[in-house]
Amino acid sequence: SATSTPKRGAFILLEGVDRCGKTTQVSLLVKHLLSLSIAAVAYRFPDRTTQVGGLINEYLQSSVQTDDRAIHLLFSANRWEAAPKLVDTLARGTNIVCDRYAYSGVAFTSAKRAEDRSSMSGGELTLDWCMSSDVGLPAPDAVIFLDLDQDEAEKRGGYGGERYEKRELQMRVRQRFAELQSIDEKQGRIPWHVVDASQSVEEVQARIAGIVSNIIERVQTDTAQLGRMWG
Ligand code: 2DT
Repeated sequence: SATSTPKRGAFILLEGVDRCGKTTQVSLLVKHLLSLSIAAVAYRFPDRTTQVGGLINEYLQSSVQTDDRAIHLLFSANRWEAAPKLVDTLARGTNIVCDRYAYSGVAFTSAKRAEDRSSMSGGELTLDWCMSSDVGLPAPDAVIFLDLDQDEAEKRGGYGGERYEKRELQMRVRQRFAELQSIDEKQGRIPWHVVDASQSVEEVQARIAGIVSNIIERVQTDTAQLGRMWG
């Protein structure tokens, strides 16, 4: 009998606004998959452990004005530097559960307004401009968007001290995510699953587990290659 090539892993992306519980759900989902003997690993962006990630970390923790386009490109570079390993991991049959990706990149940068912006970086940071540096990255097989309204998010203990943890910005970020969802829905390649993140951790986890088992099944029966972002 022919030896079959191993099925590739699924690239599952969790996105959402701050405080929606993404990080908790990423780790619960990886544990859940491992408990079913399904190979899975967590990724997160920004990956602060690389040199580029170190620069991003310094930026996020300070209030020093830095050119917004330069910072945007660092976040993007931080994904590009991870891409070869990500592709290799999937090719070996391991599923990836990822905490933020290019959608956060576009949503946050494009949500900045003139008054938050560095003077060197005039002009509008359009959605198109923000998307362009991520075009061609490995695309997730699905986006699971944890949806939580602003008031609910703030009830969860308020924001921390990092640069982007401010109400007005977060509200615009939410709006950008919605625009990106509709762009993906028009392209019809990357499906979105919106999960109500105001439910209990267990309820959200159960919903995500159900969605993910379908994604993994679809990827395994699919002959389709891993896609590319926004191409
Ligand atoms: P965490 O709190 O999840 O570590 O995120 N961000 C993230 C961007 O502005 N651009 C990006 O490309 C990514 C991935 C979101 C830290 C902050 O970084 C923002 C919150």
